[in-house]
Amino acid sequence: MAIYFHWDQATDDLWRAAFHHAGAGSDLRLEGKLGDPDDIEFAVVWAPPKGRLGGFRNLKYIFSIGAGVTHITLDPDAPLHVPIVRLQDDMLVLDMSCHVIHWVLHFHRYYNRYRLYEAERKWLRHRYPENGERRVAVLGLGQTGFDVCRRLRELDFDVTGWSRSAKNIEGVTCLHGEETLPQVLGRADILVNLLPLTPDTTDLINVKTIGEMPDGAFIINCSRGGTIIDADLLAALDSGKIEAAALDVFREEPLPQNDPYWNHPKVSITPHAAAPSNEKSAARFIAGHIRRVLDGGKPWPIVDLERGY
Ligand code: NDP
Ligand code: OXD
Repeated sequence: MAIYFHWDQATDDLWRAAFHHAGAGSDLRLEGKLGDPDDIEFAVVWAPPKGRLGGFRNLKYIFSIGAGVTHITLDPDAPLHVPIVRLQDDMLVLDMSCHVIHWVLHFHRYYNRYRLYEAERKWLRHRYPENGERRVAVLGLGQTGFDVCRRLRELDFDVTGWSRSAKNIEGVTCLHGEETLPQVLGRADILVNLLPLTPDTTDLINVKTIGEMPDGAFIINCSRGGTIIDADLLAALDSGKIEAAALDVFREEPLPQNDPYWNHPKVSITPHAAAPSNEKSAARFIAGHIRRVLDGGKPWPIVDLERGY
């Protein structure tokens, strides 16, 4: 049994040790040293080369080194009959909450304006609403969205969450289903996007849905770039409908050099860095689940490809 491993930011030894420690084998096959592809039963990957996974005939499970799986599923040659297990990890959840809270506070207190004033040496202070009067809407109430809502409530914000199925989070107005989206957006002084990219969420943030948000709202996107129609967001930023945006994910990554977001004064860019998978905890999680399979069990959570996440 061998494990195909691909993550360009990885320390192979750390992963090898984690697999060995969990009794999950230590025969790691890396790019350029694949050996016999028929030995490979597990793939542990972030953004493998296109077509690569389709070449492993005996693959039992694909483990995503990330909460999202589009880096696997968007490959037209991906072997989608093989179950994909995604990362569920408290470290990633905490990192995401820290990233989102950073930007919520930044926008809530209008630090985006002060950032621009610095260049002009302008000393101008803005009043901001009490936290309880600032409405934050969180799209997606899965492992990350749930924790973000909980922590924003602890900071006293007026939080609305949105998901596909009904949820209950103490102190948070939880709405679900497509028909409630306008209501959610109407309460989004600050919109936080933590949805997976699926056929239903592709292009979800567009001229119409932006129009349903309050004037001068803010957008924080940590989901996937494909959930936003970029031209519509840029137009809304230019008109002032959206005051500013913090974008962590893009349709094309790395963001091309000539992309208009780079120089836009109202856009803050982070390089898909909101919640990078923590090597140690991700390796522990995945190694434990491979061990579980070797013992005859099933890993989790398995992605439901029909639902798209
Ligand atoms: P989960 O799968 O745990 O949660 C997804 C949530 O989105 C669920 O609450 C789900 O609803 C909801 N949802 C899905 N489709 C719809 C829809 N059509 N309408 C309404 N709600 C919907 O995902 P995670 O919290 O783990 O991660 C979310 C996404 O964030 C990932 O898919 C990834 O793209 C991105 N991500 C980005 C990172 C970064 O560093 N930028 C790091 C980690 C994740 P329900 O609960 O009813 O099923
Ligand atoms: C992601 C991740 O899915 O980094 O983006 O986990």
